[in-house]
Amino acid sequence: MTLSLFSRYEIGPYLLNNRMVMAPLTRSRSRQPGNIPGRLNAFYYAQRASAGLIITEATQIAQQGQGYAWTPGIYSEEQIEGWRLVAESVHDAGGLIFMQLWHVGRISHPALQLKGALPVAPSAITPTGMAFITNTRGDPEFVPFVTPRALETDELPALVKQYVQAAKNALSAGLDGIEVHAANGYLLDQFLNSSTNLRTDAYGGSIENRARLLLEVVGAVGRVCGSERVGVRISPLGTFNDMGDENPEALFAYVAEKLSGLDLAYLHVVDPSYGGHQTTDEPDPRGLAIMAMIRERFAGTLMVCGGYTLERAQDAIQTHKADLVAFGRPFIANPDLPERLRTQSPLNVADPATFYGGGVHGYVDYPTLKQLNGEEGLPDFSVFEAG
Ligand code: 8OZ
Repeated sequence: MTLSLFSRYEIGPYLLNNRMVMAPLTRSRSRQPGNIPGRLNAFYYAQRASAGLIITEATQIAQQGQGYAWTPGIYSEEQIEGWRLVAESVHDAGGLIFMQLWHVGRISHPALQLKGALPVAPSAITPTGMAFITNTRGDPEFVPFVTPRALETDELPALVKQYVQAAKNALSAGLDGIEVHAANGYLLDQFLNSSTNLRTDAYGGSIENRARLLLEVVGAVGRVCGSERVGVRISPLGTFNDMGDENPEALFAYVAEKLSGLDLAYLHVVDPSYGGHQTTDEPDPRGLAIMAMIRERFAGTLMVCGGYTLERAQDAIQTHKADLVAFGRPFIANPDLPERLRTQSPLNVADPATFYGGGVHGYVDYPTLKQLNGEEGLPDFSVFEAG
């Protein structure tokens, strides 16, 4: 049988209907106060349940882990109940959904922290750029990052416990699995990269030491969830959130090899070949090489993400460069993306102005093909107006 984006794929106990994954996408639309997912979010995810697998937007494991206004958490009772509604809605629509667990580390601001505390990080190094917060009137605002506080060594076990508790909460809410977010310049990536980790304890210095926290988190979460329900996301060569490493090839060779022994659901790589967060025409040779190296070192399921088109996704699957392909922007704008790709139909184009914050518009009102053809009516969005 020829491999295809449209063929089924088994991960752990799950049979995915296709190899198209809905990438984790921050949309900043949780209910306030309390960063609680609700009916609107459940509707959005259920609309996209034809994905082989959905990965939720990054979800903070604790208040300390929040870095952007209105992102959801998975540490309060109300949040767990909210996620239960999301999971049920996706399952009712025939889908599977993993939760991406997130701690932003230094990519935060006192305005998002308990009692205005400083954000925490491996080392007290200020990121360049701006934090997305809400001001005292509750309006969104961009403000410069502050210098984070370096975590004490004896704080790290409690941090690992927060990941474990968040994972338990997610499974108890009915989510099908966990993705540990170790990409894009957030806390675990800050530990991995030499530019953000100047520690002199067992969690800094050598590659082994810098990878220690990630491996402890993944090991601990795997022990409570079953490793076959746990994926990990990394972003080698990533520069988003002011990141960089002195030897990313050596770092990610080690990380891929170590994770390979853990029987994970998958390794999810933000593919730097085409620019990661951006899309360019010419692949970067260094990006291609690091992806090939990771494929070689990691024995399990490899998921890739980053500006993939139908053609490039099919090529990646057919030439065994990857097993699953995650789509971000295309899934924002096309709730029926698998059907559109299968039938090579035109795609709706995502509007960046509605990516973060807001309500129905730019979130659940992108039409399906059937709605465009008049075969299906539009949903009644008024039910979401009350929140
Ligand atoms: C864009 C805006 C806010 C958050 C990531 C969670 O890069 C994010 C994110 C991206 O992984």
